[in-house]
Amino acid sequence: MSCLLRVTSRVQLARSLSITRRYATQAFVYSNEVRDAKADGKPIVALESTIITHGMPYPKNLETALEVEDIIRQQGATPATIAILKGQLTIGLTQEKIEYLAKAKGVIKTSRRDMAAVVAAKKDGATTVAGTIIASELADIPVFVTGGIGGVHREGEDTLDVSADLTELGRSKTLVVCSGVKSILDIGRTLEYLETQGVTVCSFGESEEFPAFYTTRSGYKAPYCVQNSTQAAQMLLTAHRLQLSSGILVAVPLPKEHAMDGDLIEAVIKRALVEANEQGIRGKEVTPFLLAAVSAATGGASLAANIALIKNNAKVGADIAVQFQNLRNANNLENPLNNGSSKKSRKCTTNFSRQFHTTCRARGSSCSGNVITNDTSGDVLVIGGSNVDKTYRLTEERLQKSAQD
Ligand code: PSU
Ligand code: MN
Repeated sequence: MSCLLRVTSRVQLARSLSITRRYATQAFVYSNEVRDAKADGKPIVALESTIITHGMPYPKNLETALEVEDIIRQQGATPATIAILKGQLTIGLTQEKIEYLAKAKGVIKTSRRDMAAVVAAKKDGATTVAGTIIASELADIPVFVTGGIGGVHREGEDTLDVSADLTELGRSKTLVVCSGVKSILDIGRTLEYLETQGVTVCSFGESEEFPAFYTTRSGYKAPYCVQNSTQAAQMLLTAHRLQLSSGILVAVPLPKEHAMDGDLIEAVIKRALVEANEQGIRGKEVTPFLLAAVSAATGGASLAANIALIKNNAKVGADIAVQFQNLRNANNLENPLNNGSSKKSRKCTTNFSRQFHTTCRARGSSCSGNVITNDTSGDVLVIGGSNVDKTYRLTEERLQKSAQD
């Protein structure tokens, strides 16, 4: 005998869920390492790839990318460098793939605007901070480490050159660890814009000042300060509980011994800005041009500082990811109905059926690409059937009794 358990008749919702599933499962692939970490509920740290293709020259870009990944592993987390390879959004790159990117020419710097175009054309794309946040959200990776984020450019009030990193931070649940923004940008306006976008900006450690990448001081106070990884992880957990869906930026000053002379950097940047203007550099080319010009003018010093700070950030970010995972697990033990945070739900980001059974509280599930998030009705929807076989055994005695009856 077989029967179908029908709990709800919302066929239309079910249909749209299955359509979303078909698209969602095609959106990205994991490396084996990241897939295993996901399955085991281990902390993962996302890493961008524009820093490899557009931020540093070969072979330093390759060495740094691999070292940063190792630092994250040493801290007990799994690195997930993110890029688009021949149109495939890939979460976690093998060493071979990182090597390919580090040497490749013509890889497209991929921000939100570029994502669909690069994927559709099956091209190679290196994800910026904005692009990497999008991928981290899809893959439910809450912590992402980089060197510097984009910002409001100097004279941005005229050019409207404002990095898409800022708006992306404003609409993501990701915590991004960086060393502030380079003073090629207008730091004051960048902080204003982050406030408008609802991004919780925190300095990390003792100082309450927002760092300026090459220098520990920018002249601007960060609105909040987290003194250690635990506090940062608590901030992230709280933001998730509040379902803010706006990001957190943790700004870690570069190690003091690598800090550069602020006046020297300022002079170099002023010259680079004039050059960019004279050469008619516009749009997405501006940031890589300025980075390269500063690097060239300061010799190896700025590159060394850049490498030192990203390694330091990797350590801090991995620590935050580990602490966050611990908090999340503890939080679930205390409150098993606290959806979206359980180990089970984390495991299920690409397995729709498991996701469905483990996170079907109606509101605000945080599973990536989660189609349930918008279902606010509170109903539980179960799709599936149940086969029940029954076997009857009749005894001789009983048969005879039936015959007599
Ligand atoms: N700032 C840096 N190093 C970088 C970048 C910015 O100090 O490598 C890269 C990051 O990938 C960032 C992007 O997301 O540049 C911002 O570019 P744009 O300003 O065009 O949004
Ligand atoms: Mn720009």
